[in-house]
Amino acid sequence: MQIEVVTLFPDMVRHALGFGVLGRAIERGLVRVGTEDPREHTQDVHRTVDDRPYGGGPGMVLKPGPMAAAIDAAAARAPRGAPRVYLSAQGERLEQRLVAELTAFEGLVLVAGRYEGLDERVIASRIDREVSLGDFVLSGGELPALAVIDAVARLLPGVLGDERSSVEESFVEGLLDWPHYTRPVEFEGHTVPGVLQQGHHADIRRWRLKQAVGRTWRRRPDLIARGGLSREASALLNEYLEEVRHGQHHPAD
Ligand code: 58G
Repeated sequence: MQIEVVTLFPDMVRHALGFGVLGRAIERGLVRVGTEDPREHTQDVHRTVDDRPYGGGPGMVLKPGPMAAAIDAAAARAPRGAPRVYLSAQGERLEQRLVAELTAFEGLVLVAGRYEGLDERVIASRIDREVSLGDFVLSGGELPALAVIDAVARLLPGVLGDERSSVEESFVEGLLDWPHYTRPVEFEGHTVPGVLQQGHHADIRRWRLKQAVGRTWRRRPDLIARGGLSREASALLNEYLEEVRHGQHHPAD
């Protein structure tokens, strides 16, 4: 997949991509990331990219000319059909479903704003979808763009390797993750749950699903309301709630 990022801070984007799973995916050519700086599309001596908002008020707005030219240059390098995505708090929420949807494209053009954002006419003429990480405001769209790149890249074939088996993961889709433990078996007086030490495959699987569904019920009941529960998950939730009633769980579980 080829991803182009329109940003006033290309170094911020490039430097952040050099690490871990994503860094390796880029090294191996599974993901390619390019940048386009709107400042390179200015005509005046001061290389001005922002201006005062019509109607007055605080803050500055990105000038439409340089932004439009940068988006066009980035889109010309991207594979045809690559959606142009503007990262802003006004967008639709990024969820795993949308991440998966984006992996179907051969490329993406991610537009990161600064100041008070894009001139609305650039959004109207050049943006296909507006995407938000959540209800909070950041000083730039670069961090959300990097989040999109990371989330999309780890779904691409070959990027994660066999680090997580998609088979094992699939049965908890729509639920929060279960708790994880590694050695030592005792840490600060707390031991690893016995079922995980004993290694009976079916018991471990049941325990993990029970933890995942119980945790989801406590922390994110909206996910259960939305996705429903399988017969097995629902039975395990009843067991979990019974265990909670008998005080076998920490209040934060
Ligand atoms: C108001 C303020 C309007 C994405 C800033 C537009 C981007 C949050 C998110 C902006 C972002 C999110 C300029 C800086 C967009 C522009 C950018 N803040 N929640 N800020 O995903």
